[in-house]
Amino acid sequence: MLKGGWTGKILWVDLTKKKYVIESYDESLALNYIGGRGFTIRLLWDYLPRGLDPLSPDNLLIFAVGPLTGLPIPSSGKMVIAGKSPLTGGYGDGNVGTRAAVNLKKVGFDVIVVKGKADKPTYIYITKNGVEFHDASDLWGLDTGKIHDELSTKYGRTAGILTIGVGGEKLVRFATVISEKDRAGGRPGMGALMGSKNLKAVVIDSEGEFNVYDLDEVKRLGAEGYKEIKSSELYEAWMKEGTMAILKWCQEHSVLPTYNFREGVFEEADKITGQVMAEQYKVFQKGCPNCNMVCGNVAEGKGEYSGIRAEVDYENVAMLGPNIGIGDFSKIIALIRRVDELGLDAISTGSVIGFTIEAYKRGFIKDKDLDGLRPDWGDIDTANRIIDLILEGKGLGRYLKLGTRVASRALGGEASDFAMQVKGLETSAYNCHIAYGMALAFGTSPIGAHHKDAWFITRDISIGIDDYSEEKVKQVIWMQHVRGGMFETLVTCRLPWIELNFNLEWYPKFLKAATGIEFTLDYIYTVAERIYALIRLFWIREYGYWNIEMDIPPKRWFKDPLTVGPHKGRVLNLDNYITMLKTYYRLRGWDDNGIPRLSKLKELGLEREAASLKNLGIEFKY
Ligand code: PTT
Ligand code: SF4
Repeated sequence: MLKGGWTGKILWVDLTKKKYVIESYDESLALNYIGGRGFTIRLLWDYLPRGLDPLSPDNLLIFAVGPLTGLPIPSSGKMVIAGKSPLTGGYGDGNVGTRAAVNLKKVGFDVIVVKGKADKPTYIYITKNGVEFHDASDLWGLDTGKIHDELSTKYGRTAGILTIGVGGEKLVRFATVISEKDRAGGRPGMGALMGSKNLKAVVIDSEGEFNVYDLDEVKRLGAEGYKEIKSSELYEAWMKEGTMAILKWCQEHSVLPTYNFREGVFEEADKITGQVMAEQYKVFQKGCPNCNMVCGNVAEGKGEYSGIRAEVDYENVAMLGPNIGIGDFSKIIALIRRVDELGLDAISTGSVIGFTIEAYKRGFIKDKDLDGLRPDWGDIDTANRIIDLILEGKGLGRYLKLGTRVASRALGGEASDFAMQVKGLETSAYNCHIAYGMALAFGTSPIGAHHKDAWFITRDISIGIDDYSEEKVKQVIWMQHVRGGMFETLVTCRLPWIELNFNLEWYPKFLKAATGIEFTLDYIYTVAERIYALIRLFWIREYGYWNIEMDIPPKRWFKDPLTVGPHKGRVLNLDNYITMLKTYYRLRGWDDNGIPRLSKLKELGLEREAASLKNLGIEFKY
């Protein structure tokens, strides 16, 4: 019997029937999977029919929080959004900071599972009394910012609002879900999944109570935690530049994605650093609920871009700046604003644009396929026109809207070598010509090439760029346990730990106070292993096969040496990478093809799941 932390309830919403059901779940779900990503993969495994088109009404769109979400402890306003990915065809999720996370807990649910498809544009309003279905025809076609304003005027400033933009409506496979205008979640196409259901927005009321085992203790620990965060010696610098501080470091170490990841340094990098942002463009900062180290730096453009504001995180700036050759901060701000309004993932959009420019310049694309456009580096019109093509789905846009994996296959030849993706998800903003550990993190990330599960790039440099040892692999796995396992299940923001060294031992204490249960970090890491193994089984189930190729990052990093910068001439060695990958498999208890071994699955209580895949002809070694 759960004593607090979890609500113990799942809200099932059927858009086809306009009905909902509230179900209690068994406490074993909480104990074995904790929350957030643990719940989303378990529910997808149990309830999603195998082999489904991700845009079919039967796909499940899941919003999940964890036992710590929303509580008065540091940076707890976070939510996981998951489903079978329209971009990759495998497991997809993202993490968004939003009042909707806090409110979901308050109105009494840990999870919302949305299935079916509404017969016309719809939004749902969730309160502690249930679900209302509303016509969203007037909101269809609107920008995410406008929708936020309209819904918050109607439901109040404390309502939690998640919405899609035109990108999600038009089923762009890398459309994301947007909240509070500048927060984005669900890189692997969770916005397209929402659009495929004709679901324009989810609004969650703020009226309700938390059910917590010992609220006084949660508050006491929370207050201590907030104090510790604020007294960190790194706090002041963090509050100035946030994630943008890393841009200068990336340039210095040749890992800044430049010209479609061709290079690791950008000649105009000094115009777009965190310092430049903070001193010349920043107008204010904001953040997720319950956070006292807010990182949302809102910057405003200058000249013809004055009045245009956007939240500038490193990833967005790097991918819509150096990666497409733009070094004018105002133009980058304008592009970020546009992708936020459209609800497109900034990383994949920057990658698709970079890929298209390179493919055009190398003769892979014919003029007629680009509707008169002559793509060029450093040109905001090129970027905007490619975004138009993606939305219109015209000419090459038919393929570009499906991401670089599909677009490169359509172009044929060696185009796949510079399509910067793994498993269909575009790599986030770290060039890996010199970084074995980060390459492995991209290769083995459970959603495709995202840095969320292991941001290994700084360790690559500190441990040594030639190092591809077992010790490095162990650290990648540990990081995946902490980031992809612990923070994605609790569900809270991981940045206090990463950026300000907030000790991980705080989290078992928070958990004890919230749930009444003693969790050790080791216990949580075992849950993380279980989740990783189940996600891997999910991919195998959906693809119907698996091989080592699926975990290898783009060929570019192995065959196109850097031509400038301190690491000129460097590439990764494929044999060394494969040695690392096989070490990774061994340490995880997976076989040489990346399929979990039966012995490991038994240890994690997943032997039934493996047995269910026997009819696919998947051989599980012991
Ligand atoms: C996340 C990915 C990231 S990660 C960034 S910037 W980053 C990009 N942000 C986008 C954006 O903005 N607009 C847009 N249209 N597309 C965007 N795509 C990119 O999406 C985010 C912060 C950040 S800022 C990071 S690292 C941390 N991520 C966390 C995580 O994943 N889990 C967790 N428990 N805590 C985290 N804390 C930090 O949250 P995805 P957010 Mg995001 C404008 O969603 O799919 O996971 O991709 O959530 O609320 O915006 O906070 O330098
Ligand atoms: Fe949100 Fe940033 Fe605070 Fe994390 S550190 S909770 S991403 S504002």
